[in-house]
Amino acid sequence: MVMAMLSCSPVMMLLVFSTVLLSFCSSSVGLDVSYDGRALKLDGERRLIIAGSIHYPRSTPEMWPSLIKKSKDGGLNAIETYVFWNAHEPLRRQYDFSGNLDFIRFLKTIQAEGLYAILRIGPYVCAEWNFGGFPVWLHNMPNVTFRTDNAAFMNEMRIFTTLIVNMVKKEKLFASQGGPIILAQIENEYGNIMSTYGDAGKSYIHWCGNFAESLDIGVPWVMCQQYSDAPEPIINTCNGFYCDQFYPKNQSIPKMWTENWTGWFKDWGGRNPHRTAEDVAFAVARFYQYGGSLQTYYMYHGGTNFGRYSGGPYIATTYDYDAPLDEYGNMNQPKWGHLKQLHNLLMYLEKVLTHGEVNNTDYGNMMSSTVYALNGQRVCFFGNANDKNDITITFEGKNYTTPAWSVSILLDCLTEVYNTARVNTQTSIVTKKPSETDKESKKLEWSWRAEKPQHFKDPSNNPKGVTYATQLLEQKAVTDDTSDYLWYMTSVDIDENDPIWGEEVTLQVHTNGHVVHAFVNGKHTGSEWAKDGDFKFVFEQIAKMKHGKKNTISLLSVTVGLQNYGAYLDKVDVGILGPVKLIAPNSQEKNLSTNMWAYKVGLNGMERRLYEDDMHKHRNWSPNDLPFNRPLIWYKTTFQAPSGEDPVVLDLLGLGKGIAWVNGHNIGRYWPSYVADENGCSDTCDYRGAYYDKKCLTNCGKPSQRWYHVPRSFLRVGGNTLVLFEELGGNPSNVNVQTVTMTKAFANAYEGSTLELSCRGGRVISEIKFASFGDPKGTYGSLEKGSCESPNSLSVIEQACVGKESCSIDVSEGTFEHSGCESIQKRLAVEAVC
Ligand SMILES: *[C@@H]1O[C@H](CO)[C@@H](O)[C@H](O)[C@H]1NC(C)=O
Ligand SMILES: *[C@@H]1O[C@H](CO)[C@@H](O)[C@H](O)[C@H]1NC(C)=O
Ligand SMILES: *[C@@H]1O[C@H](CO)[C@@H](O)[C@H](O)[C@H]1NC(C)=O
Ligand SMILES: *[C@@H]1O[C@H](CO)[C@@H](O)[C@H](O)[C@H]1NC(C)=O
Ligand SMILES: *[C@@H]1O[C@H](CO)[C@@H](O)[C@H](O)[C@H]1NC(C)=O
Ligand SMILES: CC(=O)N[C@H]1CO[C@H](CO)[C@@H](O)[C@@H]1O
Repeated sequence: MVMAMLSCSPVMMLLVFSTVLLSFCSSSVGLDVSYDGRALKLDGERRLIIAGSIHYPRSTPEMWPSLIKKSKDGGLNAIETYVFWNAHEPLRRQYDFSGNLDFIRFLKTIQAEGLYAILRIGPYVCAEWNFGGFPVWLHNMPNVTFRTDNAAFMNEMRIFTTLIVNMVKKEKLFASQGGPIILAQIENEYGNIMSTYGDAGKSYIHWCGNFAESLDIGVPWVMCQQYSDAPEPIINTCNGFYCDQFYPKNQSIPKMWTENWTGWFKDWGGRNPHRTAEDVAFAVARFYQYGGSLQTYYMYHGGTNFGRYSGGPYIATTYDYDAPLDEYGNMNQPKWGHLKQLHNLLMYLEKVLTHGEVNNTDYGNMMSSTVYALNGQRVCFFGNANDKNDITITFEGKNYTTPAWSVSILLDCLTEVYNTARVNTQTSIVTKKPSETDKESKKLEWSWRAEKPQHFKDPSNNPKGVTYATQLLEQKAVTDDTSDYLWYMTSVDIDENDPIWGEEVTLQVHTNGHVVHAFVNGKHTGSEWAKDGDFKFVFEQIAKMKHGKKNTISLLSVTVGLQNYGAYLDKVDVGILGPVKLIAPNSQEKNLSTNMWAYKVGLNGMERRLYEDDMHKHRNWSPNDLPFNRPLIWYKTTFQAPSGEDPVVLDLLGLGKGIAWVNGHNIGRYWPSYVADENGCSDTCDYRGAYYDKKCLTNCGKPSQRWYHVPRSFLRVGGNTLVLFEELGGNPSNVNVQTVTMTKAFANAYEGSTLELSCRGGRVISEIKFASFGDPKGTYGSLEKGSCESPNSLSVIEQACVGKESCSIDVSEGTFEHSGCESIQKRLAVEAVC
């Protein structure tokens, strides 16, 4: 990390946001970024790059310095982010780069920490982000088709991309200007879908290449998941859970992995994904074993889909991703620490890995060795991709056993210093508990008001904000995605001569999603959403009709994140596209699809800004007769911010579905009533064997998301306003404010390692519940002494750790009394209380 700015004085380094000083001290020297078949070259030196994705809008500017610092401490030397077009240009030519959209500030924070940056402009981003990052106004322009040879699309993509590049250039943030950005990306995973677009796709991706090059940024452009057809001189890179078998399009390009999925995202109704530290480390070690030189964790910090950012449909508000830093920005242990040890080792080996001679040997049975040798220095990788069997090989006269699905790294090809399956990092146990402040006070006191269902009004009255059509319209086309909510309203006369004459008829609504709430004559008749996979569904409920009178039918159609993936994602329709029918008991039907329909975008309460942070505006909020389980209710309360540093979450158990605001900040959609599948979870998780998104799930049968992150910077001392818009119907009585607190640490470290134990949030280790150096048995929570142990195991750990925020133990015979264990590899198991 010999960046120009590191030569600045420490005093200057502290001035993180002092633009003038930073650009002054970093602009003096540009960094030359080139590459060859082995690696990226910075000022002519081959470098290993270990990067992590952090998406700036998924946290807050207040969190950025700590996230980036923890990334650096975790052994990363680069941060990668996308740029989110629809967040920056919500309306055509109206830009927003404020708050957590200030990507320039984010890049400068990276620079201030002395890390490199990789800027993936896209502008298509996928990322489980609303509409893949595309603005809906762009889709609503005449004749626009995304991501193909379409003049209107390419014109807007050119304008936005150029704007971003110019903003970055102005601040001198490209490495060529002395800034941190060493790579940029145009398009994103286009290779996965290109064939669908035929020749137009090919000419589009070539246009992308030429256009990107024309921007003259002085650092290479990459395209991920673009195969041998990546246009010159764009570098193709790999995304996936494993990329060791990926090879770039030609031999003068380094092997680079732009997305190594550290876990997986969660849908509403989804279970908790979990990818083990052992398996992520295995994938990374294998990638570098097979000549990789740049890899990026997707995500290193996932964060939160605040507001309406989540894609979909049906992507949850949490975007934790089981990443090395959790949703709140804390270390997800042991993943963070186990990978840190690997990163430190790889960086130590940077020279030999990027310059050494390589000798691969295949032993069969998925076992291989790779020797890198340079000027007498050697390092060995023993890779065992067999998912069941440990394998012993004889290498230069000695026997070495590599556990199943692991990679061992041996210095001088003699001493094993790392094995991906042997975790010597603590597992942190984190719980959510009611905040201290909250326990003292009584339950939250709520007031409420109703969001009245809209109903059809005659066009001749010119009602405000209502538009009309004698057909069912696609939702995005009407809302421009300014809101999740769109009312579809019509009225129907039914008399004795009507074929569907009858007391009770069935209202049938065919919709493309994502949620519908139906009201007949002002009365809620039901709500529905897609349950399995396909998000089109049919809503059907019996409705009471009045005879000889007008009946109003009002359908509130709700989007839950627009399509973010796939060919022609822009052509995926949402909303009620019909038919909408009334069906009599005798099966006679009345088709309402071509009725006169009235359309109203959004909610009245939204228009009146009921969510705003105004503690004194209590007009029309009632504290009495708090409604339970009634749809379309606004709830409001005030709460005290928990003291301390621990992350703050709202426990929204009891509520249905809606949106939550804290002090006017939209903290995202909530849907705790959506319970995850009962099946498919297991208590145990075998890291061995290829990971896929249904492996090692937890949280079956529980709310898919019960807790919602409230960043500390949204809170203030004293009263905080919480406003909920509850659309399904729920009960807020048990809503409470909690903190995410680390309560315990477990560890199981092998002889020869150094074990670091620590609590967080300023707390100290208060007690050692268990410690045994020998061959301890059992797993976390039920550890016990094995057949042998050092008698002073407990007292040694107590002395080293109790009363301290962290402690470090050399796991060896030297630290403990004689264990009496014969010819086994000893382990130290510890359970510590925070
Ligand atoms: C849209 O495309 C149609 C058919 O190609 C063409 O007739 C029309 O002029 C186009 N409209 C615009 C605004 O470009
Ligand atoms: C390999 O790809 C690079 C980058 O696109 C290009 O500059 C170079 O000419 C290519 N080499 C060959 C032999 O095709
Ligand atoms: C490569 O490694 C194998 C296995 O250790 C060894 O037998 C062989 O001689 C090596 N080849 C070279 C060229 O060093
Ligand atoms: C290595 O293992 C083989 C096969 O089990 C055995 O025959 C040999 O004696 C071992 N060599 C050493 C040095 O332990
Ligand atoms: C209902 O009317 C719409 C519009 O005319 C038509 O497309 C649809 O096929 C009709 N559906 C049925 C079931 O008759
Ligand atoms: C490049 C790559 O490895 N892609 C894989 C990523 O993971 C998904 C889901 O498991 C696979 O379908 C892809 O083939």
